[in-house]
Amino acid sequence: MNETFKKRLNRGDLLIGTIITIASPEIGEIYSGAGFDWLFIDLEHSALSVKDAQVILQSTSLGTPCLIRVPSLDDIWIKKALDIGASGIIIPQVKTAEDAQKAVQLCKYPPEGFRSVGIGRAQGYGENFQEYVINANDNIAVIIQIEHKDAVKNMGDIIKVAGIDSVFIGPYDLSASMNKIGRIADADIQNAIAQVKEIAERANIPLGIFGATVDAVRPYIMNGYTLVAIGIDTMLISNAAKGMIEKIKHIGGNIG
Ligand code: 3PY
Ligand code: MG
Repeated sequence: MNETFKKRLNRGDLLIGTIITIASPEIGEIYSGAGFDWLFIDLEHSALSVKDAQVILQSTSLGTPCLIRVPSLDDIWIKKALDIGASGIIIPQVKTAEDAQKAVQLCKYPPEGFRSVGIGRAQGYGENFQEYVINANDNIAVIIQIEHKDAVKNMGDIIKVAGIDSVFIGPYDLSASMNKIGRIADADIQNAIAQVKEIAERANIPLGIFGATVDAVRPYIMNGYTLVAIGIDTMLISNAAKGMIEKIKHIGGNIG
């Protein structure tokens, strides 16, 4: 059996992913073939339904691990995302140790947690039920997002919660919580990010972050972040389309 995503994450491998927000099996298939280490299916900031997420999972024909970001710390979203076969869950807006504890418990079957037991795609529709439920707690990655100034303040307690596989910083929400929306390069935001990094590193928890472009994530990668999401499918298409138009104008095309 291939190594699980969680194993690679825990070991500190550099894992490059990208955000999917478009309900298209073609995108899942293309991205899977493009060589990403993981795909970030975003149910928080998109129109994707759970069914759409399942179709994307089914389309990653090369078996690229998919993590699902649920819209909130909520048992209904988490159990659905796990039962359709996510390799891990990204939970936004974790602000306290209690939130972090709940996040871990909702992702794990008893006795470590209180994930409810279903028979769906993750369990091979029953075909590999026993194998799945025995291994799920060890195989599912639990990733909490630190993206609020209160979370930064509580980081020392949050990081003590057992079962967190990665701390994924959300620079945009963090900047919003500090009244500096979108100003990621601002010294206060970078200081907050550095505080989170230091605490996570001391606890040996791998760090993740999102950046809109390769240039945005480069400094983080150089600085030891290993779970990295670059860009969003919609932005990629938009930039490629605008780039194409720009290029054709340059060679004297008659467009626009
Ligand atoms: C943020 O920047 O707020 C994010 O959640 C990125 O994924
Ligand atoms: Mg966010």
